[in-house]
Amino acid sequence: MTTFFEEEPKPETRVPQPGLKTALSIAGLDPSGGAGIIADVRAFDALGVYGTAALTTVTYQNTTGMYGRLDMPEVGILRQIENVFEDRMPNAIKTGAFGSSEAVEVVGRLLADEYGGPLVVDPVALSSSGATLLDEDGVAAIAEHLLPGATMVTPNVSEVEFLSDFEVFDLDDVEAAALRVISLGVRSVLVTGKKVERAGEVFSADVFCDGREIHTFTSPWIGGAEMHGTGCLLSAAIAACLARGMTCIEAVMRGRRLVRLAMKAPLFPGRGAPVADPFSLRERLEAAEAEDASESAQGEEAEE
Ligand code: PXL
Repeated sequence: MTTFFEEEPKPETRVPQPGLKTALSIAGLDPSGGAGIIADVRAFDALGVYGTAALTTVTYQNTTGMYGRLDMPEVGILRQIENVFEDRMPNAIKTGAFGSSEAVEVVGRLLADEYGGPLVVDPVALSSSGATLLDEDGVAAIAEHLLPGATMVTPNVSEVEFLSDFEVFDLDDVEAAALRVISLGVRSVLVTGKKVERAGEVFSADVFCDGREIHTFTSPWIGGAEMHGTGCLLSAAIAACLARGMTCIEAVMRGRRLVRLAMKAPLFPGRGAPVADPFSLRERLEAAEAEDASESAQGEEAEE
């Protein structure tokens, strides 16, 4: 049930703090804390961007699995976003789980009418435990209502297969699928987590494509039980970097770095899947980047 308070809008009392960047996550709640809006706001925090969130669906889950879902009515999703917008426009938006194609459609229309900034779309269809967060009609609605004009879409391999209608076996197929997704009108695509084997070692490849350039980023595959919420962290981190004015490729590199750091020593907060470690991410990222900068400065000195 929705209740509206018959109040006049409050008078403006101050201008929003200059220099403070904000981002909005339009996504679902994972009450166990690993994924969804909780992970998104952690990524925003780690990148020095103030997080706001509009809830699309409440999942019933914990680290052992997902056991159901309660979708927000469309009007409730719209009112949340409108109230955030009325206060100040976010510097970037990230969308995650929606629950229904109707929700995708109304949000897509609202953003097309009222928002012109960076938009990162994570086309979440299944949870890592395999539960449906959006059916095929919903993913088709993402292609129709959210992707045209969006800054980046971050599908995993099964999501890119669906969006591109193209079956992916190897890295060349990932590139072909990514190019097809570009033709839907989104400015760039990051296909995440393609497992590749080279010289007996297993890697995870993320493929970025903006229609002109293709970059493949690989890192050692982190095995064991499927870690929960890493896709949410990555797409939210990318949105935060865009909020801070980075280019798409810079945002992808910094976002990947953050997620790798968070995955390095997973936590086990429940009886099931591990989750990425959210503690002190900002400090850890800054320390890792400072170390890189000093190594490259030493390298330059050695070359001279
Ligand atoms: O990681 C995808 C995802 C997104 N949003 C919510 C989720 C999950 C996975 O479980 O629960 C709310």
